Amino acid sequence: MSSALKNLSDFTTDNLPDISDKTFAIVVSEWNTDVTHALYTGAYDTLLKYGAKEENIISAKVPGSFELSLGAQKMAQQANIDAVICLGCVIQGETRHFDFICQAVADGITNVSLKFDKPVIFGVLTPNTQEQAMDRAGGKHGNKGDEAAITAIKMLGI
Ligand code: DLZ
Repeated sequence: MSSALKNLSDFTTDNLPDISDKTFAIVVSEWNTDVTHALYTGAYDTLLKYGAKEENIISAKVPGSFELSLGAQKMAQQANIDAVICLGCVIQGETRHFDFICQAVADGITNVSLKFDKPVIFGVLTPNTQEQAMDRAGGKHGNKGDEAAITAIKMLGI
């Protein structure tokens, strides 16, 4: 597989906008919590690393990835929130649950972003296995939580 040895979080951090006065909400799914906690840590630390203030980052938990859309909406509708980062992990199972959840959350997050004209970032892993998830949550393929945070920062500069 082409991704075997590659850090998949391949993004540039050149010319990021100043985020010292920007406010962020991170919405995290409790399903597959080992994975989503690692994504959360990556996103939170990345925001701080690139200039966000601790007091300008709020966090909220939702039960599962399906609920990320409503969680994002509750955050995005607050006037003082500039960007929302949604973090989840849906592992491919033997039922069609996977497809329904992934499609619903992708559509839901897109709708919230367009409705409130704010960055609402899709930081949802959709791996086949728990191992693949951990590889992308601080493992050999990087941390998609970092990437979600960088994406939010970049979108604030547009
Ligand atoms: C029900 C369910 C299943 C089977 N798998 C996952 C998963 O892998 N990742 C995840 O974030 N959530 C899962 N859920 C829960 C749904 O997201 C949702 O919380 C429930 O369907 C209730 O609406």
